[in-house]
Amino acid sequence: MNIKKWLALSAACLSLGAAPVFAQETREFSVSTVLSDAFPWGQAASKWAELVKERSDGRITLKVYPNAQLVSGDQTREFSAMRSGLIDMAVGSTINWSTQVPEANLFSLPFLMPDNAAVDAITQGKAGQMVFDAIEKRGIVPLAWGENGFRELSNSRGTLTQPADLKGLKVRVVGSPLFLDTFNALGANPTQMSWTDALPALTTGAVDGQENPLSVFDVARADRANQKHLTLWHYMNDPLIFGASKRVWSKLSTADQQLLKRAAYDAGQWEIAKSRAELDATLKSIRDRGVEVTALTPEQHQAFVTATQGVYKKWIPKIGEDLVEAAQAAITNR
Ligand code: X2X
Repeated sequence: MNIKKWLALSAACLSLGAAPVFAQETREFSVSTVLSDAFPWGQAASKWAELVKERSDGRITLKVYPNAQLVSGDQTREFSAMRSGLIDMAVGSTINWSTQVPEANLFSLPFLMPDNAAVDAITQGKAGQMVFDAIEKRGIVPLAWGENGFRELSNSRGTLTQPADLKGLKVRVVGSPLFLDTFNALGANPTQMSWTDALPALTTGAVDGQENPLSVFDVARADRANQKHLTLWHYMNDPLIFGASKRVWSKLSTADQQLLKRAAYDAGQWEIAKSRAELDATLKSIRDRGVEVTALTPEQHQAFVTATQGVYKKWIPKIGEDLVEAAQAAITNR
């Protein structure tokens, strides 16, 4: 081999050797959320972006797009948009993703999870892993859990303490048809619409009520949209999931995958702790604005549980019997 050839060959080898360095180039990824950083949900995404920037020395940027703007406000399309590559990553809700991931309906089964310990027993154990596996099977790499929180029921009409009080109540819901089944079982008149449309519909009186975590009620000022009555019925909790499109994920180096995943975990834990810690103050601020807040007695709670049993019958086969059993076992043993 003459010297020229040798030089050309070693240059080629060097550039091959440099490939991992190339993979470490500066990158920007889109991250979709439904709620902005005025809410714990958006703060989870901002925290993730902040940690990733810090830990990658500014090499990786996560650009957060709130208000489901990457899917024109149609939050139930977020999962499929991520799968098809329109969105790189998301901090998404199990409710919104349940339209494409039937297993994510687990968390929407009415009155399944009585408290935070029950939520954690699911997400941190076998049932949570089964939900993650179902997500992965559909083209999204799940990275970590966050939390939108326990969803409470508000309305403009009056105090709600029993299923009979919901008769004919027009309630805005989102997600899979499970929500229609729950509210129909209670005698209400549910209608599906995105969050973007919900506040205007409440303001004009097109719908009477809605269900959302206290933080969402508070920050969105639902009280100004005629929501003067709030029932703390904790009927479901909506965990958030940090996820990435498989297409994007598979192109990252293992080190960057670990960095993103670890940062998602830390941001999720930070956000879960923060939003739980803020609940009492949030409830106080809602009360201070003149909203009537009603807690249910155990008997009243039981009447709602009994009235919604048919939802289990219909949805357990769709969610998966094994998954529901794993979740119930985790709750019993929490
Ligand atoms: O639309 C809602 O109710 C919200 C913001 O809580 C979700 O995206 C599930």
